[in-house]
Amino acid sequence: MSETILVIGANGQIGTELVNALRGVYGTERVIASDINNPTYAIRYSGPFEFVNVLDKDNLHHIFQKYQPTQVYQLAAILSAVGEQKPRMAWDLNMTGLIHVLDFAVEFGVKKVFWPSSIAVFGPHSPQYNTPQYCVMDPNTVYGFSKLAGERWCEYYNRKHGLDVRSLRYPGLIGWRANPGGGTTDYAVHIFHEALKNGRYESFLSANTALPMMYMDDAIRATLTLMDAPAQQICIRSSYNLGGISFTPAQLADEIKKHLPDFEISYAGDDPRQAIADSWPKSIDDSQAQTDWGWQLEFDLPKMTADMLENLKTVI
Ligand code: AKB
Repeated sequence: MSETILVIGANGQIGTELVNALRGVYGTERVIASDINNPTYAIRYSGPFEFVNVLDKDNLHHIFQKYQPTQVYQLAAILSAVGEQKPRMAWDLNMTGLIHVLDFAVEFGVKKVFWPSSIAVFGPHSPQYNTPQYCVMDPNTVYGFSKLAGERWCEYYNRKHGLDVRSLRYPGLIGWRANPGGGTTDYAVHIFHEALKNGRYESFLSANTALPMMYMDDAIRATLTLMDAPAQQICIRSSYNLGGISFTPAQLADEIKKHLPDFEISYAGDDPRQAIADSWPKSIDDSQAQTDWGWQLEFDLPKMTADMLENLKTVI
């Protein structure tokens, strides 16, 4: 049976790349991109698009009825930094949006659902280094605790309704095709744009703030590999830790300087995103993903930096 895949929140940083990757695998017409906003250029001209507001049950129900999707990727969310400015809105979108999708997935017999979680589910009392899959979790951002609650809902729907829902705790994601929108890890994308355009960057995080990050190619491959794995291999139905590469703004700047020797970095200080970053892990243990469905990272810091600069300079 051929797949019909609905991607909700397709305009975002992950959606833009995922829609095109899925269209490469399943065929353009089989992947319905959807978003509350006008489609981005990359999405508009590459295949079918629908306007969808995940908070509007009638609108969402109509889309499920129209396409009868076999797989759904629910990516619509408000990220950590914007979430602190709009806490109620972040909670509503991140939580109610997910529950609407899980409900309709059960009603329409969707075969598989993907939902992204984040390293933001961890908090100040979680172990900071090599953070394990299971440990103390006391996220103190609305984004973080909406993701943690969302993980619980995913596991609950799997247990109560047999829904095949799968999820990853993404680290900060770095890609050249789409910009991030409102996260704490966004500096690691902006720095590349500014390095190429202006030769300098003022980081909103301090020089030694280590965070787990991942190149988008690895993140998309992880997502497709998880979704392709046989159901019996998916032992975790909340969300899998995904480690990536851990580095600080200073270390990233040093790596960029190997390609652009005149690049300069400075540090703004006094930014509310610093407190968020300080509450998150510095590195993540993703051994469970390696064991269960064969996860292997491909891009380390030098490889990612070289690839990012080479591709970004062709589009900016
Ligand atoms: C953010 O910074 O909010 C996101 C994330 C780590 O989930 N990139």
